[in-house]
Amino acid sequence: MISRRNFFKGAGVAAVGAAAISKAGAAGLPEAPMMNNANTHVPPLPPNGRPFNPVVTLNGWSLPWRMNNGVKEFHLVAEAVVRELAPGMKANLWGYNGQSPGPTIEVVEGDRVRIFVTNKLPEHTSVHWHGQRLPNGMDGVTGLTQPGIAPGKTFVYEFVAQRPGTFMYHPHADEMLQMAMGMMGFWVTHPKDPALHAVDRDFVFLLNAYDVEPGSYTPKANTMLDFNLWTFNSRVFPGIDSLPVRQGDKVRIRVGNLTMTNHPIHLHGHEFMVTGTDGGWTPPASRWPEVTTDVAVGQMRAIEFVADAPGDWAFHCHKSHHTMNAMGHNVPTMIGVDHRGVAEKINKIVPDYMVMGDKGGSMGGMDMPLPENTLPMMSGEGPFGGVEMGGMFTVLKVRKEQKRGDYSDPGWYQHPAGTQAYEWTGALPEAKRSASAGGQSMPVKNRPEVEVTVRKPSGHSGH
Ligand SMILES: [Cu+2]
Repeated sequence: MISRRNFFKGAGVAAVGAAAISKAGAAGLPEAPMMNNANTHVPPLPPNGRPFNPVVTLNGWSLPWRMNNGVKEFHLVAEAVVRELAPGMKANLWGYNGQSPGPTIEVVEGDRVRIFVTNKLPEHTSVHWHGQRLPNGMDGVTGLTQPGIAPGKTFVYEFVAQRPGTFMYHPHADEMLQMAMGMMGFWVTHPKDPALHAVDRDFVFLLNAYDVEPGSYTPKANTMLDFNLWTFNSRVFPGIDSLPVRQGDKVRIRVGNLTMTNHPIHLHGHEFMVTGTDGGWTPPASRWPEVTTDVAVGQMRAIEFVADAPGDWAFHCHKSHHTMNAMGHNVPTMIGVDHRGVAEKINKIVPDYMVMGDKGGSMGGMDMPLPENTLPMMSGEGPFGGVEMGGMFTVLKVRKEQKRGDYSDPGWYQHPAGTQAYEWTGALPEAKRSASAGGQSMPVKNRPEVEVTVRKPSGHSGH
């Protein structure tokens, strides 16, 4: 549960009301609140309409509404926005109401919902309500169920939120461009009975991916697989907020995937169950424990667990290329190559050139000049040095002292004495590797005869 009090406090959590600027004006249209920053905004308890326990959108916000004769009215404005992906990098995206992704829409099962969609883009658009039961003409498929919403026009969608669960919204118009530019958002239909599926913390975010060349600001829209920015709600580590929870909290995290590839989402230190998809709640008898769940393209997975283990637990996509940022995608591995001074010289000609893994060293601590508006491949400082991550990575922070409903960052975990990996300082035994040293090795006749040299094609596609 989130109290109204908590809505207005907590480090790094600004109030929606304070940051929202009214864009209303047209008579009869509900306000279109605007968000001007990429912080995580914990929504207040619903001021009107039926009660529900709001979700917390990671580095995002929930869209305020108005009640009009029993109808819950929202106003989405499709428009060009500037999104900060992490401190040090901004992108020219398309989104809704000042941010990309758009705000989360929260309603209650049985609500009659009316959504006004104003198009301020230079081309037509529509909104498809992914997963919803609704009249066919409200499904938002340009050409098939409606004409596109022309620039400057406003369309009205109206339907009853029939099925409780988790949904997404995105255009079904010039989709390749509009989704590559970030047009998408989350939708949660809460159950009529707030006690049903109740949890202590309910986080939501979308998986998205962008291809923004270092030094530029606008994503390349025709990229199919070779993206260089893999994001949670259009933020990359270390720009993604952590997920603070109280030890013992029942936690739900809903993750929707609107990228072009699947993402195995992995949580450290706990087992979870997949309790929901965008098709609804999974039957309890169908659930099994996991620590990684694959979220395929166009899917949502809701995972649930009891956060009983205190600590700072990594929570990330398990594709290692998806936990790195823009710089250094197109570089050779040069373990063992002495390249002293070379990178610096090449850098003058090729600004985004860097050398991967010389002497087996990692790139986390590498100092290299960055072009304007981009991020190092991996970064983020932890209490013990560089975290060497980027992209789809954040931290679940489980704390005994975290107050109910408090989403402020508790800082780094203080490990109790004797519970941390430590350096061995005693003598090391001599290595014994070969058969002659007494070990057992494969008989010669079974060994493969052919030496294989593998040369990977250059480029980076297909991951
Ligand atoms: Cu991934």
